Amino acid sequence: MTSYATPPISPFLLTLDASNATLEPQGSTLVRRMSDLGGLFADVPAWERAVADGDPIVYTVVSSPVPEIPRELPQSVTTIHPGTIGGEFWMTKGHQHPDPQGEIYLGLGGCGGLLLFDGERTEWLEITPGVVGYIPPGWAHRSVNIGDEPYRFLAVYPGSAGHDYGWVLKHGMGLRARKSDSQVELVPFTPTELG
Ligand code: M6P
Ligand code: ZN
Repeated sequence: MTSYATPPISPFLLTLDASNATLEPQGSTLVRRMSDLGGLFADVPAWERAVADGDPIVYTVVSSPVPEIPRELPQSVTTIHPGTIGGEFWMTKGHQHPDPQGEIYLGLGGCGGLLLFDGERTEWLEITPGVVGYIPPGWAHRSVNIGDEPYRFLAVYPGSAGHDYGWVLKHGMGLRARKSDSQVELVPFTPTELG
């Protein structure tokens, strides 16, 4: 048998209820409210009004019990609720992996966009139930709900990958996803938005 510095967890079955976004067994749950998304939407006054007006839950991330440590392969189900701020679709904070590793997203419900940015190039992939989006190493990633119902997806990623949110605040994500006549309009970040 291989010997490890940190012993892997034991094999187990994970039951996924896609319509309710529950996992059994279930680990931790992360709740992100509008106030957690400071500095991310272009329309700051509209974001401030939303925070003052009930500070709604924008998305939740339910994780399996697999820990975020090297060699493990954690999974989570994210649910982004529908909405816009100043015309920009509700979205995740977005992050870069400090340890450049790939990740996959499997659409479970609703309709979403996967925005990818490597510092120079941007990609926009639309994710519907049954579709897998592949995030290659080195690409920061953000998910966007572009529909009128909750957008849910399963993420599977290496436990050593980590989450660098400062990278996105500094570099942006290349594009913003806006609602325009029930369509998605992708608009570039302006240079003045970036610190
Ligand atoms: C997916 C995965 C998670 C991530 C979550 C929310 O479930 O990529 O690792 O935490 O989306 O995204 P963020 O961390 O950018 O808020
Ligand atoms: Zn990631």
